[in-house]
Amino acid sequence: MALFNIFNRKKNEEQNVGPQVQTTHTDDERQANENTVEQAPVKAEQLAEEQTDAREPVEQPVVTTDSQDSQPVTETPTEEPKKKGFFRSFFSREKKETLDQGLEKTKQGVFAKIAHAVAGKSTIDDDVLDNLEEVFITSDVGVDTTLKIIDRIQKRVAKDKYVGTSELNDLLCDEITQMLADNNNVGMEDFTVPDEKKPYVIMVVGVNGVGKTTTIGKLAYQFKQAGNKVVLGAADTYRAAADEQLEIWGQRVDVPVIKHKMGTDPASVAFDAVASAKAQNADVVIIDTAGRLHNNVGLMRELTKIKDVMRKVLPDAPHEVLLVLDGSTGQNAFEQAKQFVAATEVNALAITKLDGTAKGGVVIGISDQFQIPVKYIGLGEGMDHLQVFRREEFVRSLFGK
Ligand SMILES: Nc1nc2c(ncn2[C@@H]2O[C@H](COP(=O)(O)OP(=O)(O)O)[C@@H](O)[C@H]2O)c(=O)[nH]1
Ligand SMILES: [Mg+2]
Repeated sequence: MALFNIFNRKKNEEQNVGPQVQTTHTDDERQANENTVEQAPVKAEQLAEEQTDAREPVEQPVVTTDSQDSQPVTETPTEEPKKKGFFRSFFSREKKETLDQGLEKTKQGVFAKIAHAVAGKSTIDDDVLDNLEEVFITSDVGVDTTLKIIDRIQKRVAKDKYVGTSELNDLLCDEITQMLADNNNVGMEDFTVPDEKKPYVIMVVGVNGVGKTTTIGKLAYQFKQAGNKVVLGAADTYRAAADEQLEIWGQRVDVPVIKHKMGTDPASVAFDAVASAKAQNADVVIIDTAGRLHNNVGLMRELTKIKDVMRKVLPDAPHEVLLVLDGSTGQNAFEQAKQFVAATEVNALAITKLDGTAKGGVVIGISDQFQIPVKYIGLGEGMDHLQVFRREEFVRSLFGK
């Protein structure tokens, strides 16, 4: 029972907020951004209702420029980079370092607690198991997943007869990896998109401040590095800073950003972004959305509208609805995942800010509890601080291997 008290206490402590967006940008930066497009707003209701749409994506010059000379900027004259996703799929030393560094705080926390849990014990007995239970609960792994882990350890100890506490880390590493593998999470290739779905449409959802825009910037960078042509859509039209922030990422990564004026219908931005990507023969289009909606009905209505409008351009869009969760909010990330999954068809998860927290255990819990795969993890604010989630490498890193 003590466990559930801990669980409930933690839940109550955590509030449904992440840090607010902080963008620093200069006028020069904004002016220099040739990739950003301002277009006249289009009523999404109109788009959704009209079967024959006057704004046929291929015929209209969807992408223009806001620079002085009005040169179209999205028809990049440079040679298309060769796709190299396959060759990048191995887990390089650099990536291992980024992962190890990103998980440092979580590792320190978990290790200190495990050391404490086995202090003065030479074998894994019931006391140690009780202590371990508390370690995982307080590391934000979640109650259900913690009980699963303890059960596995218990069985293993019973089977192997004598298991010393010195072997505990190896045992935990093994069992947690195995548990996540049992959950049927398919292994992810690095930043590849299916050839037959072109452009591959990713719609990014999640509450304010979890890291959606930052994750989109990093994704754009990685997809581009892997040889894909990328377009971004700034469909978070509620906050003044939001589209500028995406613009800055577009500029940094050198990919076009489709945007409208603030306050316009997000669905029309999504429509234009997908239409533009299609017209340009882009490989991936990533749509940023607003996270300010606070109830499921409003959220569902808006996301449904965005999807309906995109489907006028590409009937099977969006291919991926990526829910971004802030890992540093621990149990609250669980709650958000539950709510979003109930409200809309999420089919991929990204967990951010693992670098700034000791609550990285949440990735194990979420990966175990949801049928939807954790696809990406955020390990810092830099362009290359996003990784495809590889459960085995993740657990190994967590246990210092
Ligand atoms: N340390 C760290 N910060 C992150 C990460 N992802 C996002 N952030 C920061 O979190 C804040 C909110 O991110 P933002 O992308 O604006 O969130 P949004 O409101 O969901 O679009 C920004 O200050 C980001 O730099 C991450 O993986 N690690
Ligand atoms: Mg944002």
